[in-house]
Amino acid sequence: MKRIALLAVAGFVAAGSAFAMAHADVLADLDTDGDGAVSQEELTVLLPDLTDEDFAAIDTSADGSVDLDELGAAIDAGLVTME
Ligand SMILES: [Ca+2]
Repeated sequence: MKRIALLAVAGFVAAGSAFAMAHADVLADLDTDGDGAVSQEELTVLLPDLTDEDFAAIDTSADGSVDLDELGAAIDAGLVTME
């Protein structure tokens, strides 16, 4: 499993440290339609190279969207990194 680096998350640079940024803030930046979860389409805006397999690895409930718990788990597991 390759790591997925969120290079373009708005606000990250201002936060100073990847670990200072709450998972909820990351989710809010990714969730462009504000429904509280991140769809594959929303994630692909920032990660054009995201594959179906990459998304499936994050979307552990396989419901087609990534919620806060799934995003946090992916970050904690190192699947998603912020550089
Ligand atoms: Ca959304």
